[in-house]
Amino acid sequence: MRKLALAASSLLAATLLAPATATAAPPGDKDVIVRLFQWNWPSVAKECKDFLGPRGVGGVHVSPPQEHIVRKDLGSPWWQDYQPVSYKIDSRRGDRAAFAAMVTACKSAGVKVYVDAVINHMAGQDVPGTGWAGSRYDHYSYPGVYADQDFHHCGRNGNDDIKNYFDRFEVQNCELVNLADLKTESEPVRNRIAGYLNDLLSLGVDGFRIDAAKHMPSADIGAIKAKLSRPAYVFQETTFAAGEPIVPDEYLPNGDVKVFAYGYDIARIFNHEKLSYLRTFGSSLPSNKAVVFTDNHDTQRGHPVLTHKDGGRYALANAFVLAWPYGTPQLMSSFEFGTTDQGPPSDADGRTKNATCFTDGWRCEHRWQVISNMIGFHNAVRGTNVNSWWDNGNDLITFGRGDKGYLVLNDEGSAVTGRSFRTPLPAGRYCDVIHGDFSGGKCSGPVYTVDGGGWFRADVAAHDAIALHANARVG
Ligand code: ARE
Ligand code: CA
Repeated sequence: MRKLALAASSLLAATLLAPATATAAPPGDKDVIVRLFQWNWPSVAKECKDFLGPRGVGGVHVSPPQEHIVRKDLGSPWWQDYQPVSYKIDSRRGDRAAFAAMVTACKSAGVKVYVDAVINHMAGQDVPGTGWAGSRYDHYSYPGVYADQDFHHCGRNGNDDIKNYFDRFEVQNCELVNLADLKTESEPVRNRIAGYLNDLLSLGVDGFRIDAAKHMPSADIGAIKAKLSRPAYVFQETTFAAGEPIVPDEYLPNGDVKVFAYGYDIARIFNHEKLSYLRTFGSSLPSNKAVVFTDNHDTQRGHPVLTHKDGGRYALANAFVLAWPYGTPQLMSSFEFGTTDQGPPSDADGRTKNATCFTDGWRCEHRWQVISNMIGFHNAVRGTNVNSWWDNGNDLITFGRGDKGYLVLNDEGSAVTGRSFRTPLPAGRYCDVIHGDFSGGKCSGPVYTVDGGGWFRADVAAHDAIALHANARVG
């Protein structure tokens, strides 16, 4: 056994050695979440039926469905959607009927629907306007929904904006980038928000990604959750930077939390350090409460993370994410952007166009061969421990999962040739799902024969991988 290699600078300094079974929190036995960022409802529905369901994805995380501001003058930036104007389910992605049809289609494909719930605030516009569905609004006035008394006016920094993230009061009671901050401690506000979430539940939605969770006291989210008409899966956007007083752990009583450091750490290890450091990868948050991801729509716009722009390295990093038993993996599916504000492909009226993978800027990382095939690996090894870890002290790592799966990741600049690998797998012929698709007992790529002792022999190209699992056995 090699001595434990630790990433000294790692925020996630290893509290877990080969963490125990990944009992992922989302309901059901398929836990992978795919984030179809900004996809319109007909496209989400189609993707659930054509791809996500058949490939074993557990849930789809969709963009906010409620009425939002319209900023055609700015080219309809993607972030319009995070400025609610009312709780009508009518957005650039489609109206209520289209949303409901999408939920029905996804559920009948076996895919749960998780809605991006923007409940910390309303819009951040200083001048009156008209929302997507025709609702008139002003900065602290949303007729029929909220009026001035429903908002915090924190009285700090001249304009009520958050300046100091090290001040708990300010983060939760002042305005995140001018967005009118709801009094989530007030009963009428809680009832309004719960009314919106219950409306979504009535349409068949299964859970919520709570936007800007850190900007609401955990107890406020808990009180709103207690008003839900039925149980829902909740995962919270708990951004965290070193030294901040508000920590993700506070939010565990409400549900799962997003672990942002995971994506930063994985990028640092793949870009600058050694893959052998991954041996202890995880965080101090319990695995069954952590939602993990290489990148999301915020971090891919300006944080040091791996994204679709990194090509093969991104695919390898996600292969690791899906093979390693820490957290609930959330896969990102992006559209290409030149500027950070650029919205998704839209028609002249600002409606989001249908997403057609690999055209029009829709990158569909979730459909990349390596990533989509590793969803099958992830599902095949569910509930097993890591074993057979071996690394070369640098960028070549291998490990098994129970007697169900085995991954070789070679991020060295040169190929590994003629090496024998010892797996925990029963003897048999296995499809390498990194290079081949497995269906109907056949593999479109290389097949490796594991002998009675668990060994197989292979060459692994530079910056490449091999993945074998129990549900991709040939013959
Ligand atoms: C836009 C304009 C602003 C304008 C505002 C109001 O960009 O200039 O003032 O509108 O008109 C998204 C965009 C924002 C956009 C907003 C509303 O990212 O640019 O503002 O929509 O349209 C913090 C929060 C975290 C938040 C990030 C962005 O803690 O919750 O900032 N993330 C969520 C979403 C975002 C969304 C919102 C919240 C708002 O995922 O997409 O904003 O609904 C450290 C801190 C973090 C901090 C981070 C900021 O890491 O620890 O707490 O995140 O810095 O980089
Ligand atoms: Ca707040």
